[in-house]
Amino acid sequence: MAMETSIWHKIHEDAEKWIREAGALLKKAIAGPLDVQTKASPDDLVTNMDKEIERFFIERIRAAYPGHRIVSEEGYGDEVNADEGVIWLLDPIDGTMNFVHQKRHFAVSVGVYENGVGRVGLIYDVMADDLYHVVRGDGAYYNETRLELLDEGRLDTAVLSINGTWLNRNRRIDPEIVRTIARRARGTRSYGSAAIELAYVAAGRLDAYLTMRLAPWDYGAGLILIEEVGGVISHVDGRELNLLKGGSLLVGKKGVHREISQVIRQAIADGLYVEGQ
Ligand code: 2AM
Ligand code: CA
Repeated sequence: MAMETSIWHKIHEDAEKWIREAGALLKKAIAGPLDVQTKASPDDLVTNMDKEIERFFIERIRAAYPGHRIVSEEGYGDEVNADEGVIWLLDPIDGTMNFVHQKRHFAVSVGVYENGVGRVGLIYDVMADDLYHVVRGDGAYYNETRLELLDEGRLDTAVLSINGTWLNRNRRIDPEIVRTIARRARGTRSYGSAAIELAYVAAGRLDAYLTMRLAPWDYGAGLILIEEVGGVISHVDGRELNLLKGGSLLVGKKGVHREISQVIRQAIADGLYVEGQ
């Protein structure tokens, strides 16, 4: 229905305006001193800007769309346990470590869902000034360029993205399994921002991305982009993802996704992988 379609276009338009404003604030902030704190561990960083940008969005979303709910990383959003209605999944800075240490390769990620269905997604790579965006059914875009449907793909010619965390000893997966997957691929990359990595999968620059731990705000926008270009989305073993719960994530071209999830299922059978939150 035309009426309904226009709601999502209006949301896309508003979100694009806000995301570019947020980008300008972030660019200005990295020119000066940042207030950096750690959260759960020394490598879990948060800055004054994560909080400021989150509040910036929440104020605007609440004013323009009072019935909508917001799930966001720094806790200024709503307590949301069910996916009914319209929900914004918001990460004010995805790749905070990159923001602090490298001053590039971080993104603002905004995904809007209706009853669990992804409708509007935007990922803004601030320093590159690159916007990846989608209104479900209308195509996914990298700036002005429409993204093509992903082809089948196969692991032995694939470039995968995976965080180095999973190559070290960790609580989820035997690193030998990850090394096996990496060895079978053509190459591996790691960019330090899940949102950017998901955007790269949608853009066909990466053939798959896998991680053992991600939260809804990290992948909210990226999944909508990937769905639009025909990529496959699941937990790493191929099980269906619960949008609001998070956990492991495997996205990619169909053939690459199939091969990787097979390796993980074998790892589960061998007791070398456990799914966790
Ligand atoms: P962040 O910068 O928003 O925290 C790093 O490889 C990627 O994983 C980033 O996208 C980062 O998002 C995310 N990340 C880091 N720690 C995480 C955690 N404890 N749970 C979920 N995602 C995390
Ligand atoms: Ca974040």
